[in-house]
Amino acid sequence: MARSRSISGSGVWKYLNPAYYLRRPRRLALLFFLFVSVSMVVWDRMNLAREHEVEVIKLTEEVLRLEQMLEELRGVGDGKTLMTHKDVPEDPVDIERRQKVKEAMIHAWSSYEKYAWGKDELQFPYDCKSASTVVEIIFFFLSYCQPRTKDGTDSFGGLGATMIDSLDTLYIMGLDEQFQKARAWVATSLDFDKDYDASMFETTIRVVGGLLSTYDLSGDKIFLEKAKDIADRLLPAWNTPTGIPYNIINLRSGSAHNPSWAAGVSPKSFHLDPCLDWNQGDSILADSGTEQLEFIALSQRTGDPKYQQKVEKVITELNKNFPADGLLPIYINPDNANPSYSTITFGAMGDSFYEYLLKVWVQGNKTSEVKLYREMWEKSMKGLLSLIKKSTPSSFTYIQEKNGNSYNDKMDELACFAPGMLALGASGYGPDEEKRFLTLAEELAWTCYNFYQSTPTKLAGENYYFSAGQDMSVGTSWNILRPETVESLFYLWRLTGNKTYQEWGWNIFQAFEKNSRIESGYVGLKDVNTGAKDNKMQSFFLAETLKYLYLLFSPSSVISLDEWVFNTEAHPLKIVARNNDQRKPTITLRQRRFGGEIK
Ligand code: DMJ
Repeated sequence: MARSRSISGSGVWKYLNPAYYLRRPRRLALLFFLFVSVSMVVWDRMNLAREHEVEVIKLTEEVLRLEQMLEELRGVGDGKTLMTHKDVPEDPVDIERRQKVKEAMIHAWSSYEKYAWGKDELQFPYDCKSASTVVEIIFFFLSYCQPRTKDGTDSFGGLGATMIDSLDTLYIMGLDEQFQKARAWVATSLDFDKDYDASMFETTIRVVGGLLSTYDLSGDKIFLEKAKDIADRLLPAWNTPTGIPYNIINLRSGSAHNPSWAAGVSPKSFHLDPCLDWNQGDSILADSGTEQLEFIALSQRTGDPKYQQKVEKVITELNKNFPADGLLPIYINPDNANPSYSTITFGAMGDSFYEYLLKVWVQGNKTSEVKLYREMWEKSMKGLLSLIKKSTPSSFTYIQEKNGNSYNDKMDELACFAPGMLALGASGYGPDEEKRFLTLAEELAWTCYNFYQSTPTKLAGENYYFSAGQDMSVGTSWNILRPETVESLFYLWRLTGNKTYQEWGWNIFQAFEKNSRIESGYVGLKDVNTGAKDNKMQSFFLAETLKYLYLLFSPSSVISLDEWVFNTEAHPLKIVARNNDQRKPTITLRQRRFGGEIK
């Protein structure tokens, strides 16, 4: 007893006994004061450390930027400044803008490198400095809102999506040091043996596409080996009664299925009662028809036809009952290849099916072997014309959606890839049609640009509604750094030479800089009206948005559209002869010292 009293009631131990303080309120107050002061000092130090970190990042970026400028100036001195195809020296404004876009890529990449290395995407905690209400401040003291290490998220199963999506952008921009570090990660740490149900669409366009493109650019076999590894894991998805793939596949076991929410009504039942007979787990049109470029390219580069066969079978199967207007609903039954009753759209879940019909034709050198793709695409473009409408009062051209016989005056920003596609495909028509489709492409691009210009932040929302007399109004109001509009501006600039498209692209870039750039990367907006930020840097921002912007201010010889075809994630694939020795890519890029950009 005496012993226990001496422990809790005397010596240093008494200071740990709450009763001691309850009997001495002044000491309690002093202790509280000390606690608050120490907390403030710690918080202040942490902030200081964070600010230093940011400074260091900024300085590193500045050093890189200056190095790049030096590189370019040396180029000028050596008479090696980038020339346009007409051998006209480049517009200095283009050089400056390209440099700014490159600096944005450096900023995005170094943030990923620092905070989310190896993860799929960089995701940020919400900033505590914005805590303004009493409740938020209390939460802060309960450490709910304390600064945390910035972190990544494995949104695609831990395949290093941002790393792989960025490889070719780093290469094209001549960011050698960053590229080599990413290459080392691919060689030593990229592991596809994961018990993870992956989206075969996302995995194909980002991972297979990103690796193949980097192989085509660099000739480094490691990228081809990795592309083959992941593609082999995806292949069982095509083992369905019709060959139309299941859209989800386990990367380790190869077991595949469709998402249960992808459900249209079977056509037979729809005529009897539209509420009957839902096809639980249909395949999604875009998810099933957007692997052709990558898998054909893989067959060409490995000499193994199995990849090409799987993806081409999907198109021949869909062609069996392809409608005269070439428009397919977004859900297809993989057991019988019948379209289920569902939306027809050039936006989400439809978009890249139409894009790939055209691009496989381009990839196949526009020969008779790929004629079917062009024919199907032209049919779809007839269908697209039937969905074109003009808004009032300002006459913006837009693409409607359709459900059965009813039309919906809604257009996704995702559908803004269409102007670029139309411009790319226009030259395959005779002169009248060519002009018609190019004009349509330009009109649609104007609408898409206005998706951006019409909001207070000058960034586009996710989709728009058109009602009589009111032109366009934002529906879903987030912006997740999507690329489609700048993609189309890139094509239109390349194919028409009209500098207006560069100006529009520059304005969009500046809006991203103003609203989406934060000290440690870029984030989307939760609302384009208020500018409230979300917390994710999507991998396609580095793969697509920044790449297309960079190319918008580069000479046409940089990734020439005569030699390369972009997959839907903006990964350029080299166009090679379809029937020659397919074991080696025929890279014809001029040899260049790494550190400079591709010329
Ligand atoms: C990208 O993954 C691709 O561009 C895809 O075709 C559509 N969605 C995103 C970008 O918005």
